[in-house]
Parts: sequence; structure tokens; C-alpha cells
Amino acid sequence: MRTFLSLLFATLLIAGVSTCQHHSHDAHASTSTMEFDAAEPTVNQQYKISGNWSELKRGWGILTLKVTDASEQAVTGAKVVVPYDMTTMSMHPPENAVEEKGDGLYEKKIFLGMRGTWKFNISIDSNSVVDTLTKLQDIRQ
Ligand SMILES: [Cu+2]
Repeated sequence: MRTFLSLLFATLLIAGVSTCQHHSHDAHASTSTMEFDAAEPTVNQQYKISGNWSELKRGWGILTLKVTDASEQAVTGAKVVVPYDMTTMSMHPPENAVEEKGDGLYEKKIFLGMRGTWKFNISIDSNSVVDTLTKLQDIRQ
């Protein structure tokens, strides 16, 4: 019985790991090889947010945010919204829902239709502690 439980546990563990690896296949920006820019504090210092900002290119892509609290612990279960647009014109980009990926990672499918400066209005709500960060990113390619 004990052996059976150990086997079952091992199987579940392996299944869990392969599920995690699986989702990295569907986007060229996989979370496992992702390069995050330096973390930045939200306006009221409640959270720190790092993202794959430098990797973003024109067209479809995945914005990945890593959210921690002020003591660098991963923030899970937060309500994260990231409306975005260009600073110089209204592009009405698609607003796909942010998906939580565990371990403080949050992903949003985005479409950056033009080169230029884009603005991301990040809002984090974890247990009703709300804080924001406005991020400007130049898209050059
Ligand atoms: Cu534009």
C-alpha cells in the first residue's frame, strides 16, 4: 500500500511537471527561458514587478510579469489587469485576460501593432491590497 501511494505520488508529480513544461511550447517566449528585466516597485511600494519587457516585439506576443511583495515573496492568486496602448495614438489593441501561471507569474497575450512607445497600466490586487505601475516600453522591432 505504501509503495502504491509512493508510486501514485511520483506519477502525479511527473504529470504536474510535464504539464508545466507543456505550456511553454505554445509561445516562443517560454517562461522557463524568459529574460526578465530588473524588478520595479509599484507606486506605493506594495509590490515589485519584473517583466520580459526587453523581449517584446511588434505583433503578437506574450507579456509575462513576475509579481512579488515588498519582501520578494511571490504573489499568487492576485487579480492582475494590464490594459495597454500606444502613448501617441489609440490602437485599441485586443484585451486578453491575464492568466496566472503560478509562482508569481502572470501572462497576457498582447498585440503590439506598431513600433513606438507603448504604455502598460498594471494593476495588482492581492487580498484587496491594490497597487499600480505604469510601464513605458519602446518597441523597436
Ligand atoms: Cu500606433
